Amino acid sequence: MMLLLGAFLLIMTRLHSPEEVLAPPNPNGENRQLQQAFERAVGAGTEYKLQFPAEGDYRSAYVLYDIDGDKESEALVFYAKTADDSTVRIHVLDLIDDEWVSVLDESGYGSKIDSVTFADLNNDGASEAIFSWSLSGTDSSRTMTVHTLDLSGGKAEFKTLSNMPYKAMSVYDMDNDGSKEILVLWSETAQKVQHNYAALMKMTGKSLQQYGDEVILDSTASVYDGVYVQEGQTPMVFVDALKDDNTMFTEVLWWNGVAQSLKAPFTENGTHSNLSTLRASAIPVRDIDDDGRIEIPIAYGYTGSSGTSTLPSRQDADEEERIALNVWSVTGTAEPGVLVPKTFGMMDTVSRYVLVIDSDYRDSVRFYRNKKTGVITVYSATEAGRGEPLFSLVYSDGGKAKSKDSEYTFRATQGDRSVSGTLTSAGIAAGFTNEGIQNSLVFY
Ligand SMILES: [Ca+2]
Ligand SMILES: [Ca+2]
Ligand SMILES: [Ca+2]
Ligand SMILES: [Ca+2]
Repeated sequence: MMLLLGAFLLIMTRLHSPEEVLAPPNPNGENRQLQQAFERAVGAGTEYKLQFPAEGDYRSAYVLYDIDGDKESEALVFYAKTADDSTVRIHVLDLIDDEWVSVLDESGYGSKIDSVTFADLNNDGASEAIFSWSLSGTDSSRTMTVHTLDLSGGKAEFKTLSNMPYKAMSVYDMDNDGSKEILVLWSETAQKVQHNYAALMKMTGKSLQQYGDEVILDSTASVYDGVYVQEGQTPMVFVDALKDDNTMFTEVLWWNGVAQSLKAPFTENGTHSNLSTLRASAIPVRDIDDDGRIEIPIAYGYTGSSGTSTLPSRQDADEEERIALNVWSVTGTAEPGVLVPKTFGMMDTVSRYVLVIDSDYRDSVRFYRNKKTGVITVYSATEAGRGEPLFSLVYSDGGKAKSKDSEYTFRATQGDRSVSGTLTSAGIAAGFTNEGIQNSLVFY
């Protein structure tokens, strides 16, 4: 249990590391020459605006990468002309005899560059470039383009292999053949009904084509919120989908090499709905214990409604809302469509901590938050709802002065954050201990 908690903490912390410092290259030495060569080609600093990819591995307007595999980096510069900032442009510079030389200038496919990815999709030693574009103000509509860049023969050639609207993607070797494919999720609206799809794009020779049939996904996804790869002999891609602000589910996708088709085991074929991974809060999937398998947090006993129980009238000072218990579950290709429970826990998404619950207690406790005070109370579960209070959970952070009369029997801290509470005699009788609760609290 302690090992799991430690790993939990580690993963949670890693997610919130500060973003890389985003800066154009330092105008010294080689980078200064690069900037000068770029400005000789497109004009002085007042005539262009650098454009920075908002996501992904490359966040600078100047992207250096050895595209042709000759052990020397080429440079891509994303910019817009001051006179026409509605289109991002791509400028390519090559290092020839230690001098940066402008070789190409192309119009892009949007007013914003979202991400830049390189992968050798056909295993010929030269990387393909995968760009994501959007139009400012329309976050839901994005375009993915895939390109080859040939710098041999004295004349640069920039080819577009694919140009398609998409909602989420992952570049990964899905069929384990040594080269990467592109897994793309997109939506189509026919007769005012939206359908969501996924397909694998594979490069053979010089062309990029769909590999196998597309699969139909849950049609209620409004936004895909995160893409995660579970590595292994048969990789699986987990895509978190938001139905609305408070409901999330996860599409799981894998390539079945025997059937030569893409599979989405949690979306039912007949109804195009994914109900088995549904939860009442936007809690992302995560490898919580760092064992290489991704856990999906699913609301335990979730009924498909909001997860909030019937409430007393608004005037009631004790107005409390139910918080779901989540079960973090794993899945694999040996038993596609099966979720194996691993850890149970209550996640306070407001104060950002988790109370891990022993699976023996999963049916015997209920969690409620007081809407006024924010205090969470853990009750014994009864037929009607809640029985006796077992213990309380009070969150505080350094920003707020702690009340002087606060009394508690356990307290867990991280820096200036703390969760404290009082264990009742009913809680003790139910088998809880102060130390046990304290050790089950994980901040993220
Ligand atoms: Ca090169
Ligand atoms: Ca290639
Ligand atoms: Ca592959
Ligand atoms: Ca795991």
